[in-house]
Amino acid sequence: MNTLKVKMLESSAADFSAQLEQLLAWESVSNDNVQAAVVEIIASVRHRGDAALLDYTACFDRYSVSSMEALKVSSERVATALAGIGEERRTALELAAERVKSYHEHQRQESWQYQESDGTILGQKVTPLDRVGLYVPGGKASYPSSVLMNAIPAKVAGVREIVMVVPSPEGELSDMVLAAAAVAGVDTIYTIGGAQAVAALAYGTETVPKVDKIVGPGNIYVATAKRQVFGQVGLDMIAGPSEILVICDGGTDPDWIAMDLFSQAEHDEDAQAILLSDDADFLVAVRDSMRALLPTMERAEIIRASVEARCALILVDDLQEAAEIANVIAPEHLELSVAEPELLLKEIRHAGAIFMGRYTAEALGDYCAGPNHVLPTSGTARFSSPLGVYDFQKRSSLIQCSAAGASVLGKTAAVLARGESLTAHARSAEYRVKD
Ligand code: HSO
Ligand code: ZN
Repeated sequence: MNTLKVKMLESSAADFSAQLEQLLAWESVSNDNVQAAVVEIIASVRHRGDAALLDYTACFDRYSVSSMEALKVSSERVATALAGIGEERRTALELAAERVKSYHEHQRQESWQYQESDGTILGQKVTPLDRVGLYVPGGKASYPSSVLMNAIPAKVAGVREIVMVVPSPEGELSDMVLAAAAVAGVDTIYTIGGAQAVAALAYGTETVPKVDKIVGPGNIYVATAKRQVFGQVGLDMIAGPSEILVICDGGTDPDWIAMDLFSQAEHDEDAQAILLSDDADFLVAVRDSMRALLPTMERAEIIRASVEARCALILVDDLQEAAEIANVIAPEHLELSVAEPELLLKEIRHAGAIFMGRYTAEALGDYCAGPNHVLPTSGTARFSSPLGVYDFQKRSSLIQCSAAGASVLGKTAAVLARGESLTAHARSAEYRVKD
């Protein structure tokens, strides 16, 4: 096996900012052909409904069936999957689900109101979305853990119905994915995928019910379709490749850090793993560990591609500088593998999820620590947050005026309304003014 090439950088280099920018550069490939194909697929599903779904499923998933009934996963099939995965996996799924649920229960927003001195009441009523669509990819990116991470916050929010779609190439379906759906409380599952599944969820067909929001990752066709139906339905964020940034003071076992970097690199060739340390010898030790460990990895080729293209081990002056660089990167995952993570945490402003201390491997957060693993990527942690219960809740404002309150507010409203030449507004307010 060729020696793994690992970029070693130094923050003191004159052109470090440019090097960092180049390292972070990544753009989701969107091409005109995909855009056009998706426009056509969405239009076809809108007009032909189930018939279009059956045709596309036969064509793209090589799965021909004569009715939608055959694309709906029966509760018996789900029960068989749950029974078939074995005790150990089932217990692990259930334990993870329980922990994810407990964590997310802390996020639930409650309605609130307050009363003003004249009796007027103002408030906010929080309600769950009625129906949510969960997209689950087929093939190598089909993660049962993502089924839990997307469905459980929706359940905790009180969403009435979760409709899952998952393509089944040649009729193949993952038992672990079905089992996770059962454990998470998904209501209905259709074996459809791609842009056609997104269109079906957004607009509804004779069989597939129209949802209010679509969540879950997918390939370029799915991401493009999600962008095209935005507005008709709500969306979660459109995720880029996985990222991990580790800050280490040199006191952690280099093998641990090497494997933490690999844990995200193994997701795909575009994934990004970066290490910042103020200990030059430690960086070399981690590079040596990476080289020694690579041949032991099942996904060695993906890891190699990701590391050689997008990984760097960076020498910094001190941990303060490491924190500043972390804020520029705004990584999806940030490990603070240092003696006093609480001190360093004070300096961190932008990261999707922060893993504190030497024992907190990012992988624990991917599966079962409790927080969500659907996180902002590609620097978007500067302005967005992990997927959470709040993404499945919405707010309505409440105003209940007392007679005295209506009289006072009516005068102000009328003045502003006349300033906008909106006489009906002014008079509507004035009817309720008492002299
Ligand atoms: N690290 C991924 C989530 C995941 N990891 C699923 C394992 N399975 C999100 O960036
Ligand atoms: Zn992961």
